[in-house]
Amino acid sequence: MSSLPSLSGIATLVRGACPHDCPDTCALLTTVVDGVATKVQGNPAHPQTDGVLCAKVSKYPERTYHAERVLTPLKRCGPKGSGRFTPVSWDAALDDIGARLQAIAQRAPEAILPYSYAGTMGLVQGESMDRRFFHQLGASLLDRTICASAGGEALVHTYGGKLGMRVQFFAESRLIIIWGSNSIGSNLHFWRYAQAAKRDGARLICIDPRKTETADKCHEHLQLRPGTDAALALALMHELIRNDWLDHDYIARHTLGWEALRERALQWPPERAAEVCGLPVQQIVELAREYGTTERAAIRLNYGVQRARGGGNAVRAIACLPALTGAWRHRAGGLLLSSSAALPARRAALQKPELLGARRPRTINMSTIGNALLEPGGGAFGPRIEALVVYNSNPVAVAPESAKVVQGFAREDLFTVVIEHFMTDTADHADYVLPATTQLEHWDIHGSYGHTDVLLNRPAVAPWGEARSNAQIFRELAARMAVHDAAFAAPWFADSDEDLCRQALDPAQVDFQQLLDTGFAHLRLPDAPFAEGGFATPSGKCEFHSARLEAQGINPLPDYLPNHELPDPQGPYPLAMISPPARNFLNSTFVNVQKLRNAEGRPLLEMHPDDAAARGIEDGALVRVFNARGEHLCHASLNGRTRAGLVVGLGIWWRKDGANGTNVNELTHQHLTDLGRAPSFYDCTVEVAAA
Ligand SMILES: Nc1nc2c(c(=O)[nH]1)N[C@H]1C(S)=C(S)[C@@H](COP(=O)(O)OP(=O)(O)OC[C@H]3O[C@@H](n4cnc5c(=O)[nH]c(N)nc54)[C@H](O)[C@@H]3O)O[C@H]1N2
Ligand SMILES: Nc1nc2c(c(=O)[nH]1)N[C@H]1C(S)=C(S)[C@@H](COP(=O)(O)OP(=O)(O)OC[C@H]3O[C@@H](n4cnc5c(=O)[nH]c(N)nc54)[C@H](O)[C@@H]3O)O[C@H]1N2
Ligand code: SF4
Ligand SMILES: [Mo]
Repeated sequence: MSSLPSLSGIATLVRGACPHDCPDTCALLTTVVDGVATKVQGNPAHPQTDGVLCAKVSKYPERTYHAERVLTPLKRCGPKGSGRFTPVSWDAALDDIGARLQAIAQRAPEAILPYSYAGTMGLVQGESMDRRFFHQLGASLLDRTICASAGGEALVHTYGGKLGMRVQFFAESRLIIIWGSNSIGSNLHFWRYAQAAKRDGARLICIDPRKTETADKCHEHLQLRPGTDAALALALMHELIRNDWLDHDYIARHTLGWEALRERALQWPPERAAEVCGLPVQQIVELAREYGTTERAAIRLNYGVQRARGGGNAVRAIACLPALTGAWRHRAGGLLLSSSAALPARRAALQKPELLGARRPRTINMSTIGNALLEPGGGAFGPRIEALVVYNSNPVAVAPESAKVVQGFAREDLFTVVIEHFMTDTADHADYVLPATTQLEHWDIHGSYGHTDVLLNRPAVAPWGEARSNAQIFRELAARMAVHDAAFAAPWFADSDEDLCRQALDPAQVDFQQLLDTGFAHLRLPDAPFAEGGFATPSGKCEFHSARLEAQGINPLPDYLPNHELPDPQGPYPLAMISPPARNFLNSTFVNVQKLRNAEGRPLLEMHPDDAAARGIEDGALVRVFNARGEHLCHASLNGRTRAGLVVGLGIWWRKDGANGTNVNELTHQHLTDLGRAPSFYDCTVEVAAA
């Protein structure tokens, strides 16, 4: 079964793919000795991976064989949330879960809610048999908005889809704007291309409220206030217009709504944006000059910009820039936020939405799960949520306004199943915890949102303990349901994980045999996606003005929308707070891997020395971070990385590791973004005091 020849007769190398929610989607090589994975490396044959992995996934064997891995099904034996469980057999667990779900489904199938996100990004373990199961059941649908939907919808309304520059061509750019991205921490393999460009003489400019390690390595850093990027983009347009750094031919042939956008941008002189963004006027003027006068100008935008109220508009405004200058004409110019729409995934074949028949279940937004669990109608029309099946996600730690999420998960009348590797904050609140396989133990297919290759993940080792893959667990649950409902006996509930891999991609575009042979395949795509226009919008143009947004009653032109919560120096919560990713964690994954946890130290709040001094707080002091929603205890770090008025709590620690059993999401709220119904994690105000 395994792929490459064995080394020295005892070690085998197995090709795989990194499953994590990271734009890099690395190709993995796992060394297996006597059935045990001893080492995980980057596959040197895969160009984007180039034999290099981040510090996190280099520790994948340590995570897989972790002493705290859940290895058998567990049933709750203490009060909800106590974390007290007793091992049970798979049969006992699945029989009981099947019966409980069946009983609810007979009355009110929409009272059952699946909750999953990107613990694995795999098409099979992330969005195949699970969807078939819940579609057949008629369960509530989940709106998966917690990460990227504001920016994603912005791209759809501007370019027609999540499409952009191909990452390898950043190496040829002359100017790279790294906008809302800590690339060294979160997008390492892009950073390698940016460094190649830098060695070749390119200018690197970082736009980020935090002085990240990426900002340290750029030539220029615009340290703006969070949530003000649209104002900056509009001022850049103002300068492009005033200096006529425009590609009039590209605008005329490939864009829609230029006159209206021009009028709006002319209302944003750099002085006005400087005021809103908290930046020097000259820095904005200079950035516009560099952007407007450099031919191969590229923007690496990341999701950091869209976690505030106006995040969708900000992405739309920024996405207009390369169409104004015609940067798209060159493959080393343009913009990349996500290129995931290039993947020829056959999601309908994998998920079978037709199993819903005539039923149209309600949709619950995962970002407001706190409210949804507490409100009578699940936060929408229909019944109260009675059962939750959580997999590939740790909502008790990662969803906003934790106090409400915890209160919801603690409901004694809620039946909760969590499929996990570890006893996360969410698993602690389960009625049943089911042990899941890791990436080293199951099959999967992966696209990427940061490059344009497709990867196959083969199992390198047998599942440890009694772990089963997500797909297998849903197959077996379907078999339990089939006893009462013959629809669950249909042949598609018997497809194996490997069958699902074969169904996942359009065979006309990806040769499965090639995936088996080499582990990855390049998609056949043009080098420069929009060199000749060809946007996937209804008009075929880059839509500055969106008729589709207008039809929804939304401002059709990109605009600056102030944050939900603006720090008021005279008010009770005078500091803005952002909580971006920690370099050694992947959201809340890896928090329990000791070497990575040691590298992060402990939960910290970065503060500006002036803000700390005004509160009598010294470096390393225990502080109380609080607002009307709650309080989080952690240690102050005066490391020079924030601006005055801004505090930064790098995430996402497990709540149970917090000094008072909380993490930063104790402070975030459930207000949504302008587009995409997403959380606005980085649009939050707090006060800090010595504890
Ligand atoms: N090491 C590591 N890598 C990760 C993750 C992780 O947790 N750890 N998470 C993964 C996930 S889920 C995702 S979605 C991706 C991308 O996730 P992103 O959220 O894009 O993560 P970052 O690249 O760290 O970029 C966020 C940057 O945006 C900055 N920022 C915050 N607010 C604003 C703002 O209003 N404007 C601007 N311009 N910048 C702002 C932050 O200071 C931070 O440096 O990364 C993935 N990669
Ligand atoms: N304050 C704040 N909150 C945030 C963010 C932030 O920047 N600040 N970022 C947000 C973003 S961008 C995102 S994407 C979300 C991420 O939120 P989640 O998608 O919940 O990501 P993780 O916290 O990594 O949790 C994933 C879980 O899936 C499990 N898992 C992994 N593989 C498998 C598998 O094969 N099977 C099963 N059953 N389980 C598996 C892991 O053990 C892990 O516990 O968090 C969001 N929350
Ligand atoms: S987390 Fe990202 S950088 Fe690390 S191995 Fe996975 S894809 Fe590569
Ligand atoms: Mo994310």
